[in-house]
Amino acid sequence: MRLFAAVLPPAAVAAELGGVVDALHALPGAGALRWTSRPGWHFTLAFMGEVDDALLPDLRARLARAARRTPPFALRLHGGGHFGRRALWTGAAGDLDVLRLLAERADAAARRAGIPMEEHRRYRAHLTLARARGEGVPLDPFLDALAPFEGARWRVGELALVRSNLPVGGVRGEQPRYETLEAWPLEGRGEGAEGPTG
Ligand code: 2AM
Repeated sequence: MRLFAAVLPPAAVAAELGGVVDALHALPGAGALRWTSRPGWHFTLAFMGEVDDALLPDLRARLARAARRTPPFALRLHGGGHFGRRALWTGAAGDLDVLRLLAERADAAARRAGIPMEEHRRYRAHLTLARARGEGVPLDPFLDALAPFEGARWRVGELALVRSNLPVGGVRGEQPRYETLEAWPLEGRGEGAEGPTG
């Protein structure tokens, strides 16, 4: 199954973002973008791709440990950005060092469970809002509208393992369906609390 580790915004945060995205939909060019499905909004921490079922027990155990070792932290949605003028996203502010640490630990958990992870560039916190269908959709109006956005602060308390079910038959415009398989509480327990095997 196709998997990734993520931080999921709570309902109130997603609702707040929904209001911002509603306004983006009214801008010229909005129809040329493929908007991500709102119930599926997430910050990807580590994308694993197709994972063999046999690796799942070890992966779950390692992600549980990554969560146990990482403390809960504050995050808020912040501004906007793009990747290659194709993906439009909102960013994050707050305890980004802890978010990055959690992303590195999720990536390491997957590697150690035997999943061949892509070499990743430096982690860039982003929640994808839309993707351009083709080249040349001007994203500037959307970036300008997102720039002043400061979402309400929330406390990230969980690391989620999410399954991505791709649309069957490549139906144009259809979105993947995301399903949270499990979520582990962040606890921030020191190495010492876990005994010699870590
Ligand atoms: P994103 O994080 O930029 O939105 C599920 O596919 C999630 O994993 C998406 O949010 C997606 O992009 C992210 N992701 C990261 N690397 C990916 C890859 N190589 N293929 C597909 N999705 C990837």
